[in-house]
Amino acid sequence: MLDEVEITKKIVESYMQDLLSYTSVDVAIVGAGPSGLTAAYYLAKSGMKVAIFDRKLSIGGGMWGGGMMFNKIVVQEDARHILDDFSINYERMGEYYVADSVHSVTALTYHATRAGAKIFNLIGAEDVIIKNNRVSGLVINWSVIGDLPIDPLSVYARYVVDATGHESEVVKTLVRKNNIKLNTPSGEIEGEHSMDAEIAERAVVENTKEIYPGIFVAGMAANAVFGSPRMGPIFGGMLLSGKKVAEEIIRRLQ
Ligand code: 48F
Repeated sequence: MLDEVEITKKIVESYMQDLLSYTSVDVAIVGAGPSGLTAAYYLAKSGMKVAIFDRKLSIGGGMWGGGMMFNKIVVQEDARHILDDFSINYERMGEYYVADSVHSVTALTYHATRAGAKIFNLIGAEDVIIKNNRVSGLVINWSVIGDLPIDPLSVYARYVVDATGHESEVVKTLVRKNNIKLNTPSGEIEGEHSMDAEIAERAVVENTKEIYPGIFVAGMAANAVFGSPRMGPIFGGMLLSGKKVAEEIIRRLQ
């Protein structure tokens, strides 16, 4: 006999075990788009305890929709090895590699979670913890509460990654609430520029950095913070940025 209340208890028990276990992590990534998922995979594979928080029900960020809802993504030669690491199928078209965006999101997600990264969907990062002038964790809350005045909970992290895309939400909050200077030319958020795929794809890897002690930017958030252009539906830079942030953090933590 299937018992409805036993099913309920299993869900609550198992989720609470995860939540408790992930109150202290090596790396807390905000945003389960392509850069966050790629970072999570390489970090988890190297043995790091990694949690990704995404406020949406479905993860994948801006990758699902390909370009203008044509659900294909384009990747350049430099990043092809990452498609291979994730066993993503692709077709060569001239100098580009083209993959199905739904297949790509699911492959990134499958490999990241199979390597041990834990995704908490429907949970947003609304702030960071700062101790001794260093970001030391995240302040999280259910995204579905909307504007209800409900206090959040907190998670310690040795490093935080802002992979929230164009909005660079975590860094924005960090700057708004604290009298700090970022590791950018002006010390402020420079703001995203209009599209130039060639420059943007190089910049997104270059801009993947520790922006303030304890917090890195990756993916489109890195270009938004450093004042670089957007690139549209070419995704090699997102994958390379995710890999770079993982490698930088692994180097520091090992
Ligand atoms: O936007 P998104 O896909 O970020 P990305 O990894 O990739 C950018 C590309 O998709 C595309 C592009 C490249 O060609 O320009 O836009 O840089 O994913 C960002 C994720 O962060 C979540 C959001 O729901 C999305 O899934 N997110 C944003 N703010 C928060 C958040 C927040 N405060 N808390 C939790 N999740």
